[in-house]
Amino acid sequence: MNTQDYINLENQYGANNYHPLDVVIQKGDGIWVWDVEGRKYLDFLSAYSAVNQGHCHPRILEAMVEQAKRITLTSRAFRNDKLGLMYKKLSEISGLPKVLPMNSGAEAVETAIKAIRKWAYTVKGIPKDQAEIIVCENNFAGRTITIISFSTEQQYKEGFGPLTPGFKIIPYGDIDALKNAITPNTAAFLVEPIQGEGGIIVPPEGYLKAAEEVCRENNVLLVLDEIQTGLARTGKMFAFMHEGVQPDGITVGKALSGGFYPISAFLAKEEVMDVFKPGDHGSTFGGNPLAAAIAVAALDVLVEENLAERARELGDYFMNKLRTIESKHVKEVRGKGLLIGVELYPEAGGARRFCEALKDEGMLCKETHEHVIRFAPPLVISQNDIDWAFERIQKVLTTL
Ligand code: IF1
Repeated sequence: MNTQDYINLENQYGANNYHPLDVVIQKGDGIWVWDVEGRKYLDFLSAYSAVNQGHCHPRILEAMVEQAKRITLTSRAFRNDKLGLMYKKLSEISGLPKVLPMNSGAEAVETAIKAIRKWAYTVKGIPKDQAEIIVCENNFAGRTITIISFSTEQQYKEGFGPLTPGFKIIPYGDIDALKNAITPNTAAFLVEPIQGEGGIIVPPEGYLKAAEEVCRENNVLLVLDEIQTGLARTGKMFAFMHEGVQPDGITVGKALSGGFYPISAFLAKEEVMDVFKPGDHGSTFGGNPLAAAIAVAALDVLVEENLAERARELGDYFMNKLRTIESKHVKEVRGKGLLIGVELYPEAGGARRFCEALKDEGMLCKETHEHVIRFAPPLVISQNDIDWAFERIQKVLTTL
């Protein structure tokens, strides 16, 4: 079978809920992937930052295979010998004392919302069903009905009503907007440290620190969605560490497994996590020993290969090079660590065609919000590989 054969299969049997590039990948190793015709590409999306450790990292693979030979799923009706080890490691690297394991990022966000609401009623004393959660325009936190209820992207919510109430939307990066949105019924401010899908939007310096102060003053929880910015991607283990804030809770996912398995978690301070009593919340696969064993190895790789520092150094190096490109299409180069976006002027005709051209040059990228090309390679990338990629990016941005 060739590329078109695989595409035909997907078109015949699959739901039409994505518009992927027409590349059919069958193998990955580190920063490289190969398609069914043997063509090699540099992966500059890292599965939306789920393979920060690089594709098929041998250390994580070994942990997965060894655990899969022992036991993969016990349910939480019983205990297993891997979950507590994962809890401990996640708590140590995040500084948050309590962990609730789930599977997808959206489930971790839903868990955070349930914790916030129950904390609002049982701890803060907000009247029943009156809890408000403040979120920002251009947020992306997943695809469940409650999460799209607070999206500002019409397509993500169109046709899926009735939507979940209890969310107030403010502009991103605007502290006064946060102050003005708080009422006695405000339970939390739920925000991404850098907006990924929103277009790699980095807030003004000090924004998170100021938000933390406003939340503290008003007994409002600060909960950060680190599902895309976390786990070394932005040059620190978590993006909140750039400003030294102490969030009340964070969500993690994606690279928590290095791309091997769906695993996510909500991490929080005791006062928040302790609202959950046995039977309040759960999941069939949440906290399974296979996921836990994989997560421990994935976290060890991040720490032992010093991937946060690597992302910081190589991200600065890469952004400085990108800013030297003389292209009539480029409006702005922005980002933090190896989470980088190049925003194009609308006259460039949209980022998609640049991603198609980069594919022909051997690089796989994805546009976000039409005019931004996202550059997020696995954090194991070398400076030489960045130079290789830079040449192709420069060629495409100056010749298209
Ligand atoms: C798709 C976007 C990225 C996330 C943040 C929670 C989640 C995500 C900050 C939910 C997931 C994924 C979802 C995937 C594409 C990708 C994406 F373009 F959709 F927005 F990364 F930017 N918080 N993002 O980025 O995690 O439930 O997916 O495990 O839905 O197309 P999930």
